[in-house]
Amino acid sequence: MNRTDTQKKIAVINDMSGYGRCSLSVMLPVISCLKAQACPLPTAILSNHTGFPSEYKFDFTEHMDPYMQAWEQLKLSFDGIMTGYMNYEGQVQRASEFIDRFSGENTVIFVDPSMADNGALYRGFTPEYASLIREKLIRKATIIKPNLTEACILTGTDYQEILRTFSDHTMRRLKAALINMAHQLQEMGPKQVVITGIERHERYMNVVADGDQVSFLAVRKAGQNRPGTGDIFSAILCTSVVSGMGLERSVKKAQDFICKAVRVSEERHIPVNQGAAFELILDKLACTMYDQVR
Ligand code: PXL
Repeated sequence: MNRTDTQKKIAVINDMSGYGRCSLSVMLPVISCLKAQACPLPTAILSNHTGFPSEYKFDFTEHMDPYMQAWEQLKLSFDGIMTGYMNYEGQVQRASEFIDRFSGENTVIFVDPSMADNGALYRGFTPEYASLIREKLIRKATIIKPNLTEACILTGTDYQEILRTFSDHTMRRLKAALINMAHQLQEMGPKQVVITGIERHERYMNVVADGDQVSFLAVRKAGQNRPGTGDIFSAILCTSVVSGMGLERSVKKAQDFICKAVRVSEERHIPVNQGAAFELILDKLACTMYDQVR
C-alpha cells in the first residue's frame, strides 16, 4: 500500500494570542496531536487574549496578501480550511478569498463565526460585521459552528425568545426552535451545522445538523466557561471530520475532551482567564486518532 502523502493539511486562519490559551496557541497543538499538519495564517498577533486588563496587538491584515501569494507560489491546497476570530472587515474579505484560492472539491471549509456570546455581539463588533460573515464566509462553508447567540444573530432570531423556551419542561418547544434555526443556517450554504453552548440545568447541549439529520448531544457541565475552549472544540471537530470521522462522533469527541479539560483546570485551580489546561490531557486525545492515519 502506498502510505505517502495521506496526511491531512489544515489551514488555520486565526489570531495568535501569546498568553491565555486561545486561538492559534491552542488550535495548533490540538491539530498536530490529531496527526494532521496545521498551517497557520495569522490575522493578528496579540500578547494575550482580550479577557485580561490590557494587551499589545499587532494587526497582520495587510500581510495576509503577500503571505497568501507565497503559498500560491508553492501551489498549496488544503484538506481543511478553518476560520475563527477576526475583527476587521479586511480580514473577513481575505479569509473569503483564501477559500476561493486554496480549496478543492473535497476541502472541508469550517467557519466559526466567533463574534458574540451571552446574547450580545462582542465589544467592537457590529451588525454589519455579522452580515459580512454571513455573506463572505458562511455561504462558502461546509461546516459552521456558531454558539446559540451567534446562531440567533445570523438567523435574525430573538435570543430572549429562545431563552424563554428553556423553561418549557417538555423541551419540545426549545428543540423545535433549534431545529428551525439549524435548517435556516443550512439554507445559507453549509450542509453541516453545529450549534454549541446551549446551557440548561447544569448541562450543555449541542445541536448537530448533518443534512436532514438533526441530533442533540448533551454533556454535564464540568465547571465555569473558559476562554479558548471554543477554539479547542473547533480544532478537534474540524480535524476529526477532515480525517474521515462522522460529524456526530466528532462533536461527541470534542465535547468530551472540553469537559475533561475544564474539569482538570478546576481541580488544579487554574484561573478562568487562563483558559483550559488541555496540555495535561492532550495525550489522551492523541490515542483516539491512531486508526485514521495507519
Ligand atoms: O477564543 C476566542 C478569542 C480569540 N482571539 C482573541 C480573543 C478571544 C476570546 O477572548 O480575545 C484575541
